[in-house]
Amino acid sequence: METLINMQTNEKIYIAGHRGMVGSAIKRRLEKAGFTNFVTRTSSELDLRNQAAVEAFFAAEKPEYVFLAAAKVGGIVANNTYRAEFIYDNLMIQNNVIHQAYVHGVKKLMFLGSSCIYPKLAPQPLKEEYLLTGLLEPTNEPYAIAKIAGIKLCDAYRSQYGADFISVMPTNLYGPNDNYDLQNSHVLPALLRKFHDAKEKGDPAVTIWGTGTPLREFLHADDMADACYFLMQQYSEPGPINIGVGKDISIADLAAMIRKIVGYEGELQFDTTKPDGTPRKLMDVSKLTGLGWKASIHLEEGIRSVYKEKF
Ligand code: GFB
Repeated sequence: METLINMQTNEKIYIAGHRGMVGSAIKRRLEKAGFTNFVTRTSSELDLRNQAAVEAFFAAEKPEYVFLAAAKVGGIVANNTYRAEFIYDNLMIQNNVIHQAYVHGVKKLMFLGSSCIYPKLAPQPLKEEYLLTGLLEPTNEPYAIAKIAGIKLCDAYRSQYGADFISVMPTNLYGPNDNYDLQNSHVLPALLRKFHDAKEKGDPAVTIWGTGTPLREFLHADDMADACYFLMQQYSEPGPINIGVGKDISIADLAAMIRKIVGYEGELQFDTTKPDGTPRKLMDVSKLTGLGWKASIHLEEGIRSVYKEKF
């Protein structure tokens, strides 16, 4: 296939959110490809919610490419608890970065979203065209609305100004630099921590939130970053493009897999006072695979590697 954009390894790349799981994976992938000219700021050095600060940053640094991986993120309970922060912070961050990328003539910007942008009860697997065809999952509606606004912002700047801004929607992710906080994290790191701690302490049971029946798809952050690098060069269209593996697993089966990996021998208990969230979120990845990209890290293998690295 013909490459749309030939990014040169000395061109200046701004990765917003370079210390997070997503941004750090993208940085590793670009470094592996030989890129050297990165501009980064921690959140204490640059508050992306601050319009004047973001404007000054772009004016001073003038990056040529932008990966917008900075966001307020978390698992189902964090999304449902910090509802104001999830919508406000994310809208502010993306408005500021996307607008300044346009003002300062960034050659290409990639906006990262999430599979929760699709309607709660959309047909499965989730095709990109299901966006805005139904009501969202209530627990993460503020986050999803912000991410949908980001997609529409990129599309509007593309159609009015001809900006080459694309939106990619990864499925549920795991990998290095994930958040392992038991209240605010996503299910996969939370279960690794819960099983590990229970094994260490000799606890007789581990508590899994919800019924265990929801189905989720999990992609290793390194696979996601590889897809982002591929899409940055090969893709230039409005609307979201899904990044996933095209295969899902129930939370109960995921728990059983993690229990085995950790080597925990106690019981599983299900706390049904905690929310299940969307019953199923399986990405249709035919658009991405049609372009020639496929995930390569097998789930069990990927979990083993993050477990070994973290604990
Ligand atoms: O990973 P998770 O928080 O995100 O939860 P979502 C997935 C499923 O795992 C839910 C169950 O059914 C949870 O109830 N679960 C079981 C647990 N035990 C645990 C646990 O100890 N911790 C957590 N966190 N879950 C988020 C969205 O939804 O996914 C975001 O809220 C975003 O907006 C993100 O899209 C990728 O897949 O339900």
